[in-house]
Amino acid sequence: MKNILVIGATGQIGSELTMELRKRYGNEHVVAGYIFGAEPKGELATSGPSGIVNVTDRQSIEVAVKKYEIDTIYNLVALLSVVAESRPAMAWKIGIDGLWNVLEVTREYGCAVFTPSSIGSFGESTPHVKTPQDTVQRPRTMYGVTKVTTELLSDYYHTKYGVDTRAVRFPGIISNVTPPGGGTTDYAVDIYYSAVKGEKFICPVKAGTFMDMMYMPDAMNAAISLMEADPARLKHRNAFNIAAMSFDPELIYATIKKHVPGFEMIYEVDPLKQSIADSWPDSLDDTCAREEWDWEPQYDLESMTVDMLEKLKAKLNK
Ligand code: AKB
Repeated sequence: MKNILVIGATGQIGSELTMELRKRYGNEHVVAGYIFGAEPKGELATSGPSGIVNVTDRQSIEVAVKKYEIDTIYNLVALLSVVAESRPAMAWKIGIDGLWNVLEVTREYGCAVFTPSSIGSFGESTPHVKTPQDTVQRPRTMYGVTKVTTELLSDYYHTKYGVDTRAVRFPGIISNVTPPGGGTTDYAVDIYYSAVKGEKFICPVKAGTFMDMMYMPDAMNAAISLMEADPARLKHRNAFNIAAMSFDPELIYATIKKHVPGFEMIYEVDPLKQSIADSWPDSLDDTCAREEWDWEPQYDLESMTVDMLEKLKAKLNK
């Protein structure tokens, strides 16, 4: 049986992944690591163990690993792309100095570790359509710089020290539970809230801006299946391309409008978000993930939209 530590357990992915891991491995086997000021609440707080784990403080990671005899870490802390541009030093400190601490602890205690990369690890000079697994990675955002470094460090710790590092390049993640904060793809979550609240949606990126996106259940499955995969089959230790759907604002708007006929959208382009989005791939080629650990998403844009609208209506009493 695994003992798992989720670092960043109260964040966008962590809050749902921690609960999913508890369902699969047992509540007592999954520790929710959080920082001061971002304490777990509700079921996340009551259903299993939790403790302060700050990636910038190596000792706090070590204490949790020893106390709970952790063998697997999901390291989910990072500043998202837009916020990282305004706080580059903090993005580096959390994303890379923090990762260094996590990797050193995993090396010492023999843990497996999952640290996500992102479509943000690519840049203008990357082929944008069906972006290959192994290709040019020259991002010009601090978020991208930290994600490429994350991938290189994961590779390094695996080849040099044999640490069981695994990762995926997450696309924009869409969820009806914890909202994202400070990402370029956040609009694809916000648009559903506007539709359900009966508000006009103001879209911050232009029509024709295609990006890869994924529904949270698929994102969680990706992380867990990769961590469960037979290591002998894994050729890539930096991060795998994974893909589920690619759309631009017009396509997601039209899909929602089929279910919410009066829904309206206008554009007010945010130049920073637009320039980041323009530098990212339109769609990823996820063949390696499919071949090396049987990755297969369940949701497309239509089925995700039906589920999102239903869940948000219930959540917002609409
Ligand atoms: C962001 O928009 O910054 C993230 C990502 C795609 O990595 N959602």
